[in-house]
Amino acid sequence: PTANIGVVGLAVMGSNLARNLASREGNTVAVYNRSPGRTRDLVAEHPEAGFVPSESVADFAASLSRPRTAIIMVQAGAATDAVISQLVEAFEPGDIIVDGGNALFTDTIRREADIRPTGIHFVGTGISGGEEGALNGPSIMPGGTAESYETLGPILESIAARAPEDGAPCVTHIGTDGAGHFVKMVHNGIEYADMQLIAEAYDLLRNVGGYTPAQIADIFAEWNTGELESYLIEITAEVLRHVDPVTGAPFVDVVVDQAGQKGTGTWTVQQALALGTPVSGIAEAVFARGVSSHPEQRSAVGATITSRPQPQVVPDTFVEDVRRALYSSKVVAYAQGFDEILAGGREYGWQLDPGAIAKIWRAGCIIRARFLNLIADAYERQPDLVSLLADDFFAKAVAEGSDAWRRVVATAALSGVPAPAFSASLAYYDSLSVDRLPAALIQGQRDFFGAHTYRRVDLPGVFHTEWSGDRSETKVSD
Ligand code: NBP
Repeated sequence: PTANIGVVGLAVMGSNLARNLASREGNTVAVYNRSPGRTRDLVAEHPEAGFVPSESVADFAASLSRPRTAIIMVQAGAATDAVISQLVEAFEPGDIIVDGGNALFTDTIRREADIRPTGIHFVGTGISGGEEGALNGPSIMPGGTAESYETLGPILESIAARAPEDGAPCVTHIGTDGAGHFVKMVHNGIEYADMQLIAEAYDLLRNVGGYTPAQIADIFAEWNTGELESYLIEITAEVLRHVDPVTGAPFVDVVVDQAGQKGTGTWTVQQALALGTPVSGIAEAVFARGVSSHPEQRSAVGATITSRPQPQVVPDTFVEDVRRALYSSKVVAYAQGFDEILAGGREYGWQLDPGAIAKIWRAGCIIRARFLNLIADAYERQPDLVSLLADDFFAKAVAEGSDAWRRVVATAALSGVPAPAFSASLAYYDSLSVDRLPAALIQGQRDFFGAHTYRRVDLPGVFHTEWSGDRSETKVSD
């Protein structure tokens, strides 16, 4: 055996990850792909990497030193299952199989349970950062056993992105079995919310504020020097500045306004529903992509409209108001995302460290942002924080910006510019912060039609009112 680490699946992600691994001191990388052409191409194009290629799984296994460690980067689903069973055949107890694809975490839990009796470690690992991240340093979210992390950790640390603030590698052992893929899933949900919020800010600046895409590019570039500094704000400015070479129009105006998706946002919302965790900002972001992608409904409903509201006249503070609304809504998206992470931890028995998770998202991944340091600080100050919105720092920041946030949501509504994620985030903040919610009335309705009972504010116990009789109240239980 000559290699200390192997990669199976040499499409764009696997090739880039293999090259990243090979570029680190001390690594020799074995590579294998189902179609040998890909393996040959990679080895021919990158002689500097010193890859150890194989054209069969048996040869691949033989080329790895023990404990064998292999990272699978193939299509999620059936392809991953096929590759796992081939590796399980060829590997021995103590060896480590890492799935670096975008698996659904429940698949990872199932696979880990299936493989455990063989004595082989199975480590579902979220890898974020796309092709570029895989090559130059992704953010890595490994699950699996603590024992497997002893071998795997140093290898992953060597290839992970490094946080600009302190140089720490963007990888930490997230928790057992599916924890890594679960956290990666929620990361993607937060990414959907972040993108939608930025898109709403752009839409308001353009269609209410009257700014051009080039001017908005400048506004975003300016915002990127402050508390909103992040990869997504940075690339948004680039996209808005880009001019279509064919027509000379702003690039954003020649793109069909229907957003695609590959499913991880949907998974995040489905899981949130199953866990009973409200992630309304993330859900609105996923739904907004869905709404955009129904042109038949959009044109049919649009055809019924004879007049649209005039954009509101906006105050001089509008740009700053939108910036503050964006910041506050972003706090809500992260608050909801971290709620889901912690709820998942409770449900599946993972000891998750939200501060450590915030830290490994500071570089390498799509949601990398200066902001994540503040989240890590909040959980450091108060490890049992019940909501990011209850943290002293974020509470103050959001309260200071709340007038601006309300003005922006109201202006959007009065102008007929949809701002679903801004609005849902504000409603969530208000719901958590008012004294009384109309949930009391809902309890009354439930008791009326279904005898579902209610609790009283002034007495202990559970009660029911005889709605169809004399409306007397009975105490059902203590
Ligand atoms: P793809 O998701 O396009 O998968 C292509 C690879 O899967 C090829 O190596 C292909 O082998 C292999 N494969 C298939 Br398809 N069926 C197979 C089977 N039955 N047995 C063995 N191998 C099989 O590659 P990718 O875009 O590089 O992504 C790899 C993983 O990384 C995916 O799970 C993806 O979701 C995840 N991911 C992607 C990104 C991204 O930005 N693209 C980011 C983060 C994570 P072949 O060459 O023989 O057809």
